[in-house]
Formats: sequence, C-alpha cells, structure tokens
Amino acid sequence: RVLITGGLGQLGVGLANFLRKRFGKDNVILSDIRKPPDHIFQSGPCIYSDILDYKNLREIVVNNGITWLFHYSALLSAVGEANVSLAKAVNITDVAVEHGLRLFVPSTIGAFGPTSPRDPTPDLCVQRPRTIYGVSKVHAELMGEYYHYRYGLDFRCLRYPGIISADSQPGGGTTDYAVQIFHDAVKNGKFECNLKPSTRLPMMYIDDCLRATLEVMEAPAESLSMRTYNINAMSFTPEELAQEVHKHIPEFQITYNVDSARQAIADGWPVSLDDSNARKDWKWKHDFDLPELVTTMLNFHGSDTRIAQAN
Ligand code: VAH
Repeated sequence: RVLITGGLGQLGVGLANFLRKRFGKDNVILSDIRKPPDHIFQSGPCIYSDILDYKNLREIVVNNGITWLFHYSALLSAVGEANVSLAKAVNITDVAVEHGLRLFVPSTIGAFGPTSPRDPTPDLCVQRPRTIYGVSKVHAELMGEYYHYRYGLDFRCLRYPGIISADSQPGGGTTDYAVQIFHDAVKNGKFECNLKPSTRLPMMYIDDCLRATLEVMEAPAESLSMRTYNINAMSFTPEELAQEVHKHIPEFQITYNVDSARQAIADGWPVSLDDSNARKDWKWKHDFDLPELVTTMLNFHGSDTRIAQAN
C-alpha cells in the first residue's frame, strides 16, 4: 500500500488521484498536518496527523501495511523563506529503511543555485541553493542516496520543474505565477505577474510530472544508473506564456509588479534541465509543450465558454 505525506499540497492531491486509478482507492493513503476538506476525505483514506515525526510516521506505516512512501510534505521556496525553522526536512529515511519501503522524495530545480550551470543544468553539478527549501531538498537528496548506498534503501528522487496544475491552488512557490495566470485570465481577462517578463524557468504540466513519478518508481532497479534524476519538459518566460494565452483570449492583458524576493530566487534557478539520463535509463519523455499546456489549462478553467461569450 502507498502513503503520501503532504497529501493536501498542490502535487499530493493530484498524485493521490493518479495512483488511486492505478492501485485502487483504498491502497493509497493521504496524510497531512492540515485537516482534509470533506471532498478529499470522501475521495479515499486520509490521515490527519498534527505533526509528522518519526514515531507517528512509523505507526502509520506499520498500522497500514505501507510498502511505498511518497514524501511530499515541504514548505515551498518563497513561503519557506518566511518560516525557516518549520521548513527544515522531516527525516523519514530511518522509517523507510526499517520497514523496507520504496521511498520517493520529490526534489526540484530549487535544489540548484546561482553557481550551478544554468542552461542546461546537468544531473551532477554544484548545488549551492540560496533558499531553505532548496537546502532542505539537497539534504533530502543526499540523505536518500546515503541510505541507499549504506543501507540499501530503495530511494528514488526526481527534480521537478515548476509544476502547472489546474485542479489545485499554488502553494507559495516562485513558479506560482504560471498557475495563477490561468485562473485570472479566465476570470478577469487580466493578470498581474510577480516575475519579470524575461524570466525563463523550466516548467512541466502535472500529468507529465505524475506519470514520470510512477514510471521511475516502477522502473527495474537495475535500470537506474542514479537515484536522483532531473526531468525536463519546457522552459518559458511570463511574456511567452502570456502570448500563448492571448491566442485563446484575445482581450487578455498581463501587467508586471515584480516581487524582488521571488525574482532573486528565480534568477538563481536553472533555465533548463538536462534530463538525458532519465530519458536513457527509464525512457522518460514529456508529452506537454507550451501550446498543449495552455490549451489544456484554459479548457479546464472553462475559457471556451468565455471565448464563446466574447464572440
Ligand atoms: C516553488 N513550485 O516554486 C515550487 C517548485 C520548481 C519550483 O519547487 O517553490
């Protein structure tokens, strides 16, 4: 059975729905330190644990016969800077080793920093992130790999680009603009962006992200030449995203009100990721490029009805 920590976050909800289709509703358990809203509670087993520590995680694993653990609880880049003490990693590797779990931990482009090669950023290079979020992700990568090589933990990790999803609110990240723009474009026909128009960042549609996560978890161990992989799909700027939205909503307007803290984070992140190892080892390939992303996101937000009304 599968446990997802941080299950109420932007990615946890999508991952639970995706894995429940694959493994059955009752075999995928969400846990979070926030109380699940009713519609989530009805979608399958949820555990509300007010603090995720070694003891209560071990109880959840033992009491529910967990074999796969997806550890998604984290504070994202921008909000983490406002709460450094809370953003420190919860160490779950001991529980995973003791119970022979296959452990997935998501990493991020945020695990790199301004001194990493930026375009493209390879899997193995200098990692000196300047956010506690990035530092905690490098810690998670190193701890997972240490436990793998020292104790045989079946640890797998993907460095995600900024993930764009329609059915969940952004969670305080630097790439959130690329999620919010769709809500605002359909609702108000305009959007105020908190990054500069020329800020190019790696991004990925959530369906590609969730499929990559399951594919690397199901890959035969002997096919993995590494335990932490970059995965890449597209890189775009707010200007390019706005131009693509404009093709669907002609009256759409973007304005800019730069948040200097987020801009400083974004300016230290990769422009694109070199994911050739993932493509070689477990046949990773993305499906969504920018045009498909925008069409899919706007359809989800019902922009077709808006365009129909406009015509
Ligand atoms: C953030 N959305 O912006 C997250 C993610 C790649 C960025 O880690 O912090």
